[in-house]
Amino acid sequence: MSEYVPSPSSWVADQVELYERTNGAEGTTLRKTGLPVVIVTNKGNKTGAVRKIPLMRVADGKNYVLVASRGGAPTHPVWYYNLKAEPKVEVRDLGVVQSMVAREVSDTAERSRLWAIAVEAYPPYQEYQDKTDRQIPVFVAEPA
Ligand code: F42
Repeated sequence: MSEYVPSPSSWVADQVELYERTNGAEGTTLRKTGLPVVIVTNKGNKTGAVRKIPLMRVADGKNYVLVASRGGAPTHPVWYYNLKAEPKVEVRDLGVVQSMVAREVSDTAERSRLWAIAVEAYPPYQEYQDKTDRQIPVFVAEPA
């Protein structure tokens, strides 16, 4: 099993550490927004390292919607390439960790349905999309 390599951004790595150490009792929201966050464990597509990324919690039934927004940056977060290379992920939601399979949503009707759910859960996603001509990728993580 490859080892976990924390995010180089300390606030991200710290959130993962707190969330996991407390088994989802602390560190489970996006700072002062109070909005819920999940932790997605994925495999580095270049290093094979275990990577863990906090994302806003966007639930669609038993599935999760994973939004590669990166604050509306002109380029995808690199975890995008990890999920494309290895769709098997683990999603931690509070104290529950489940094996899931992530797929990028390409169907326009499905994407707009899921985008609406994502923006409802975290309105800034729309601002991020408005500020970049990169189409922000949307993944669905379904139970494995
Ligand atoms: N990011 C989002 O995109 N969407 C969200 O909804 C979101 C919510 C959120 C909530 C709380 C929080 O603390 C962070 C949140 N983030 C959200 C930020 C998210 O957790 C990520 O930090 C952010 O999306 C950037 O992801 P990233 O994968 O681009 O991270 C960079 C900084 C990174 O970790 N780079 C590493 C490095 O060393 O520079 C490499 C990481 C990696 O996966 N490397 C791969 C490997 O093989 O190991 C190769 C990847 C490649 O192809 O280059």
